[in-house]
Amino acid sequence: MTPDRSVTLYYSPNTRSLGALTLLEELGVPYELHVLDMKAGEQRQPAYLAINPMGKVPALKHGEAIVTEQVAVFLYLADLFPEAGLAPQIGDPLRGPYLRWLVYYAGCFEPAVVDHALKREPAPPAMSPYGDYDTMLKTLVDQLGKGPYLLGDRFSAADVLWGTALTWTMGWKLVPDLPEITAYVNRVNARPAVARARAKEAELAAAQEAAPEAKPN
Ligand SMILES: N[C@@H](CCC(=O)N[C@@H](CS)C(=O)NCC(=O)O)C(=O)O
Repeated sequence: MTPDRSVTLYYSPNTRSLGALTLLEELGVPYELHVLDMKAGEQRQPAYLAINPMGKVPALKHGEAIVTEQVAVFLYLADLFPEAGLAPQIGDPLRGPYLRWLVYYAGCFEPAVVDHALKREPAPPAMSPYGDYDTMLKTLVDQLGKGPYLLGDRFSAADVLWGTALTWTMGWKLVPDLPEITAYVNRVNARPAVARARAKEAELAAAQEAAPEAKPN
């Protein structure tokens, strides 16, 4: 492993990269931000496509390692800074549920929510990776109802991801404001790291708004 733990987060305001920014604040570690201007199309320009050919944020750079995909960024960061205690380690019985709920986000929640938003029929249950939206949501809500966090009493990086994601998906009415979800989101959003990340996001978004319009290539 690279002994130097300096990391750079490729980030753009008002996107999914807020989750990774919040995680860095929760970890309490120094980091650099590479801020992309999406209105100017920077995510589709060659310099960024060399980092992530998908043209998506977040992405992370640590030494020679480039990590793309939000869940991979979460796993990587929480393991890189184990002393923060946000990732149950191998051997801890909570490691399995921790991995499960992180991967559930990318593998089940995101595709189900996109289908739901577009009113697309999922594939037949046996072919669909998430079954159907209602089953996906019920599975999540049942877990949140056990609380206070996804792993019970233990707060982890998975809660940083889900707290951020459920905040914006509830805001867009892509998930219902059920009591289990609302209570969970309020609990996670009360954390000082969330306030710090949101303040930083507001500042960076305002700076982008104020900058002279850049023309997309
Ligand atoms: N599968 C990716 C999805 C990330 C994603 O959708 N990011 C959006 C922002 S919310 C993005 O970068 N969109 C820019 C674009 O497609 O032009 C991940 O999990 O990291």
